[in-house]
Amino acid sequence: MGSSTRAWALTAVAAVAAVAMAAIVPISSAATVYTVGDSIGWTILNNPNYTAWALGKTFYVGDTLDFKYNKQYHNVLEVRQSDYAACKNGSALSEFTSGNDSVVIDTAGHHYYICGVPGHCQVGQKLDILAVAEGQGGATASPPPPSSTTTSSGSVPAPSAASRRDPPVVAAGLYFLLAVSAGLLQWH
Ligand SMILES: *[C@@H]1O[C@H](CO)[C@@H](O)[C@H](O)[C@H]1NC(C)=O
Ligand SMILES: *[C@@H]1O[C@H](CO)[C@@H](O)[C@H](O)[C@H]1NC(C)=O
Ligand SMILES: *[C@@H]1O[C@H](CO)[C@@H](O)[C@H](O)[C@H]1NC(C)=O
Ligand SMILES: [Cu+2]
Repeated sequence: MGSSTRAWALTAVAAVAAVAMAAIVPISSAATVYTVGDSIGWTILNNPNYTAWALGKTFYVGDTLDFKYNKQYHNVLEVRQSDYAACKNGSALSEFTSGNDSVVIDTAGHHYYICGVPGHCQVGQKLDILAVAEGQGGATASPPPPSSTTTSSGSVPAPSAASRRDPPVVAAGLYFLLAVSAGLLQWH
């Protein structure tokens, strides 16, 4: 009986380890890369609504916004909230003009982007992103900490933000599973 019990226990440990590995995998997911406007890009054609585009997405610090546009006609300015609201292009925090700008969200909180070309912001070429710190829930995020926890911008396509796990929670789960495995081995 001893050896068959032992075999059973080892099988159980292997199964538990497999479950633990599956739980761990989502941690290694890279930051998400969003193409602003998806296939429409960053434009004024057909009156895109970037508020609607951002709705329902949870942006995390470390995620990337890809602004794709014709650089002859548009640009990207990160601005303060007041300039976003008033569509003022005179005191941008950053300016991007390549036509294919990868902008890494480096701090939690709101980030405001407009096109600085006269008239464009007014007709809707403006984007307000609310970023939360990695590991924080989306809807209940508290105000941003001042520190910048910059993550390198991964170019690897990532699973949706919803599949992220909080590393400490997963680690705790792993310890629990290992404790159970150890218990199984000592039983017989
Ligand atoms: C854009 O979409 C948002 C969210 O759905 C909506 O509240 C807003 O009225 C829309 N704006 C325009 C100009 O249609
Ligand atoms: C835009 O930039 C991304 C990332 O930097 C790159 O993968 C992609 O090939 C670029 N696209 C074009 C059209 O240049
Ligand atoms: C800001 O707007 C002015 C016109 O008011 C325009 O000449 C200028 O090119 C704009 N700047 C940027 C960075 O888009
Ligand atoms: Cu524009």
